[in-house]
Amino acid sequence: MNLDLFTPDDLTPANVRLAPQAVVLRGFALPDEGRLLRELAQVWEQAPPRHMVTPGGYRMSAALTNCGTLGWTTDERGYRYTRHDPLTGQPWPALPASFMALAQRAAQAAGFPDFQPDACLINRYLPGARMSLHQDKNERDFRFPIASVSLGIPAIFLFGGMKRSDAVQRVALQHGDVAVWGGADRLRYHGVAPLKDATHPSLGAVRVNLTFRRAG
Ligand code: MD3
Ligand code: FE
Repeated sequence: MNLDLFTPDDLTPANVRLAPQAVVLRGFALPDEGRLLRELAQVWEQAPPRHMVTPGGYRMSAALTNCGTLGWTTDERGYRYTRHDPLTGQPWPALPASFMALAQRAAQAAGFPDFQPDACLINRYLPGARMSLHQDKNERDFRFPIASVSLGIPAIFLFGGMKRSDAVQRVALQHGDVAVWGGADRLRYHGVAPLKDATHPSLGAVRVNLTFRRAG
């Protein structure tokens, strides 16, 4: 029996193209895991993840914080980017060098050179947490792409169309996967299905998503 038939040399999982200008780069962040997690811990010390409230009065199940010049927040008054953390009154922590370099390399690999993010939204999900279908449209200029890094336990990402009622593709996002989308796909509806119970060796029962944007 030729065992080679069943043991391909290349065990790298395939990248996925979700749409003409939206890709998932499998494992792209894995070489940076150590540095990313150390810098994430420092950001969380200065700006802890917290549950925000939507303008509709719902408490978000993902706890969030930010780093970078601008940070995304929501409260009863609406969604917006601010220079200061409303919890501490301090400027958001700076974008760590490892975050910036990874976001730029991923954007480049996905066909978006010259990406200069000024905001990184950090979502922390525990099992059961989710994010309902929405568009990212609080940024000034939709010509810039968005890059997102998944860490920790897996999630099912919901990738829809330009209308909330359009069909959605379901894609599993694993620790180290990086998604990049822009151009015609920048305003697609998307979300995250409720997380299943799981444990990740470095993060425990937690999923973290870093979303890099050019907001201002
Ligand atoms: C959008 N975060 O913070 S980003 C958000 O996993 C947000 O925490 C999610 O949506 C999270 O606003 C998902 C991943 C993503 C990937 C591909 C996309 C969002 C996308 C393609 C088009 C539009
Ligand atoms: Fe989003």
